[in-house]
Amino acid sequence: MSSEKVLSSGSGSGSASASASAPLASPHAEVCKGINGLNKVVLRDPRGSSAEVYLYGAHVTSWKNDHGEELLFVSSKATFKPPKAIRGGIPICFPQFSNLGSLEQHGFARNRFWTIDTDPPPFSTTSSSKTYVDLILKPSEEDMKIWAHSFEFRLRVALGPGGDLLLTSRIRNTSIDGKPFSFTFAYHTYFSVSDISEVRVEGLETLDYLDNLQNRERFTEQGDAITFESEVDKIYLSTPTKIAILDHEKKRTFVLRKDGLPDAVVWNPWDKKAKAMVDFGDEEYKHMLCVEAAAVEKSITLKAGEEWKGRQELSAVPSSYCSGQLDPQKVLHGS
Ligand code: TA6
Repeated sequence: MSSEKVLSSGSGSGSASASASAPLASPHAEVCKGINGLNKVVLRDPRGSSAEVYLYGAHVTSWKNDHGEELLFVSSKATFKPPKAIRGGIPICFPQFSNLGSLEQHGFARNRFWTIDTDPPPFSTTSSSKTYVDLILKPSEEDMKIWAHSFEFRLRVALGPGGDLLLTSRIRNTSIDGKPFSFTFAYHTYFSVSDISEVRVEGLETLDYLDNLQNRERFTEQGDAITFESEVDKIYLSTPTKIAILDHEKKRTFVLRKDGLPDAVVWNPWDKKAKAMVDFGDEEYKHMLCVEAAAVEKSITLKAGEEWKGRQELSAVPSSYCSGQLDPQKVLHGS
C-alpha cells in the first residue's frame, strides 16, 4: 500500500452529494435516526459484523464483530449534540490535529454535518467490500472564514469480508486560485478494552515520540511492549504500518494497519483527566485506549488539484498471547 498524492482532474464527477434520504450504493447500508434524532448510517455485513456512522462528524460510533460484540469505546456520557464532538468511536481530526494551529482542538471536521456522496470518483484499487458508505464534506462559508481553503473530503467507511473496518479518506484541494494548503490529520480511534492495566501495544518499541505531557519534548521509547499504569499522551513518529493492541483478558488482539499516515498517537487520560472531562465517566479510562493513525510531525501539503489518501484498516482477532497463538512479532512482521 503506498501513500499517494494524485493530481486529479475532478472529472470523477463526485460532485453530487445529497441529504440522508439519498439512495445508498451499498445494499447493506441503511440510513436511520440515531441519538437525538441525528442521522446515522448502519452497515450490516451479511456475515454478521456491523458498524454505525453518524453524518455528524462522519463519526463511526460502533463496530461489532460477527458475535455482536462491540469493539469500539463510546463514553456513557458522550453528548450527541453539536458543536460538541462525540466522545468515543472514531472522531476524525482535520484539518488540524490537537492544538497544532489556530483552529479549535482537532480541527472542525468532527463537528460538521457531512452528506452522503452519491457519486464518488472510482477508487484506484478495487475493494472487495460490498458493505460501505461514502460521505463527503466541503467547507461552508463559515468554515472558509476560519480556514480559507477549498477542499473536498471524501470518506469511505467499509466492512471487509472478515469483519475488518476500513476507513479511506481522500482529500482534494479544489482551490480555483491555485492556492496550496497544509493540514495534519488523525483517525482518533477509541478501542474498547477489558482492563487498561492488562493491555499491551506492540509495534512502537524503540521509536521516537513527542510527549504531550512534557511540552511535546522528544524521547525514545524503550524496547518492550507499551503497557499502561498512568496517563499517556504520546505522538510516535514514523511508525511501522502495523500496530497490535493486545487485550489479554479478552483474548483479543486489534491489528491496526495504516497507509499515508506515518505517525501514531497513543492516549489514555487516566483518572484525573477522566474526572475533568464532562463527557467521560470517572472510571471509563479503565476500558478504553486511543491508538490513532495520524499525520502530525510533518503536515501534508496539497497543491491545487492534488488529492491525498489516508487509509486505516482495523481487525480484531482472537488471541491468547500466552499460547503463542498470536505472536505480535508474527502479526507485525508476518503476512
Ligand atoms: O489524541 C490525544 C489528544 O490530543 C489528547 O491530548 C487529548 O486532548 C485527546 O486528544 C482528546 O481530545 P478532545 O479534544 O477530544 O477532548
